Amino acid sequence: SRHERLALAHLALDGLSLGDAFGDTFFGRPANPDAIQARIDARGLANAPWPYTDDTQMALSLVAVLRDKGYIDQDELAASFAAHYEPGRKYGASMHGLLRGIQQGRPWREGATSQFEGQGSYGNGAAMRVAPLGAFLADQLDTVVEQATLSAEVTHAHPEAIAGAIAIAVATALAWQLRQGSLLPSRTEFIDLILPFLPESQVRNKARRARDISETTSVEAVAAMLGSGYAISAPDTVPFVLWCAGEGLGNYTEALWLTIRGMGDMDTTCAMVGGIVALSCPEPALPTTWLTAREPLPTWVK
Ligand code: F2R
Repeated sequence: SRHERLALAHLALDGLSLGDAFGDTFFGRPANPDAIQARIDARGLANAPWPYTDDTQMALSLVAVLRDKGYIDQDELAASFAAHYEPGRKYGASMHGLLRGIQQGRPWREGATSQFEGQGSYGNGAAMRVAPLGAFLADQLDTVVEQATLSAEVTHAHPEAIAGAIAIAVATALAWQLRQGSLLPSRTEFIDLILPFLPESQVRNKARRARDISETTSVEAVAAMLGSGYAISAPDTVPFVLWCAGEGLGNYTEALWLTIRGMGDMDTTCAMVGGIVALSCPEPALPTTWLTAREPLPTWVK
């Protein structure tokens, strides 16, 4: 039912936003590898509150549109992104002009397709927000692909950004499907299930590499091999996220601590991993103490 679908979307939204807020606490306090390593070793949590960033802010709009329409209405999604644009949420550089343009009446398609001299953005911003959509449609994988594409196109016209969004949405849907069975798959099996849904792209090629990395490779080495989002692009972020999610299925906090060890774009890698892995965990999936530390989500998405 729509009610059950929405409950799954909210679980993914909580997993995503908690990962986003948790990951963001590793920046600027100070953001150096030694300080981060010390926190990882001590499992040290930052003092509350943990503000969320653009990952969550844009995911809220996806959930609101799915709640109201039951599918991705691109005009509604663009309008919601623009209405809830908060410049201080650390958006990717090109989003400010795009969202201000929509606020001023520019058609979203014109804005999205003219980014980066007509290439469209291949940033990781379409993938970072999409987990709730995968959860909402968790029993319909082909529809997930179609709807994730529609959700990405509103801001990210480049095929790599779209491939990244499909990958994260399918991974989230599969995480829920696999939780219904008695055994969670290995990382290799998990990524193998995602690959057939991905269009030809760097994202797919690197996801294949993520599948095939040997069992004994450390997360730090995986991050060096695949990238962990320093370039904040989809190909530099999504394959690493699939590896972390595959390794962390069934254990939300361990999945996020593993992801942090890869450094890089930590709020966004943790948002993506958190959104996926939340759907694979037994209830209660998310730690209450962490949820209490996260900045509360606004009431307009309830
Ligand atoms: N690191 C960020 N945001 C910057 C914060 C700046 C500042 N400190 C602040 O506080 O405001 N994280 C956020 O950005 C990522 C999502 O980005 P999104 O939405 O995809 O944005 P954008 O700008 O479209 O793409 C990101 C960058 O990728 C490069 N790029 C993309 N397409 C390109 C193309 N066709 N050609 C060349 N370069 C391209 C550009 O450098 C873009 O700026 C998330 O991590 C989010 O949390």
